[in-house]
Amino acid sequence: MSESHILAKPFTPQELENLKSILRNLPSYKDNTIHNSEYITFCNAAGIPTTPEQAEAYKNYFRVPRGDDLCSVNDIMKVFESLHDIKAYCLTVAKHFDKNGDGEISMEEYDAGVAAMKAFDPDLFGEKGKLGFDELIKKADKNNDGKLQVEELAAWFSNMQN
Ligand SMILES: [Ca+2]
Ligand SMILES: [Ca+2]
Repeated sequence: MSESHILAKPFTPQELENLKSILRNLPSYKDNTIHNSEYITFCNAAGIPTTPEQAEAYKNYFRVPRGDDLCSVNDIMKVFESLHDIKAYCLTVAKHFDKNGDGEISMEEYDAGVAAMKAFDPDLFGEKGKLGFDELIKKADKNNDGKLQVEELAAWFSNMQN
């Protein structure tokens, strides 16, 4: 995880409230979700520099199990709330990889998640980002059950800083 993803200071409660109200005022806002096509509208309104390619990647990143085209406002806010805290941020990211919510990251979930994150920063994972899933499991599977749990991926990500 590169330094650029971590803020020196947390957002203030006022700033977080502003982001939330931008999300709540999007045309598609309903039942605490937004349509993922409006993510770029949110970024523009919030002053977060985002290319169309990044917005496309984020559509996948924030996809929630209950509807392919919906993003949970709480999930989006969790990212902003945890940006200053590497451990919390990595856990948030790892949870987003787990699309079927079973607590484990499959190879498909890992590949899709990494592809989404690399749209933001192609060098995000450096040399470690080039590891295949099989190699990653060998290094990150700390409880040796042959599977990658969300917490193991989060720990792997947060150690990447060093
Ligand atoms: Ca899973
Ligand atoms: Ca494991």
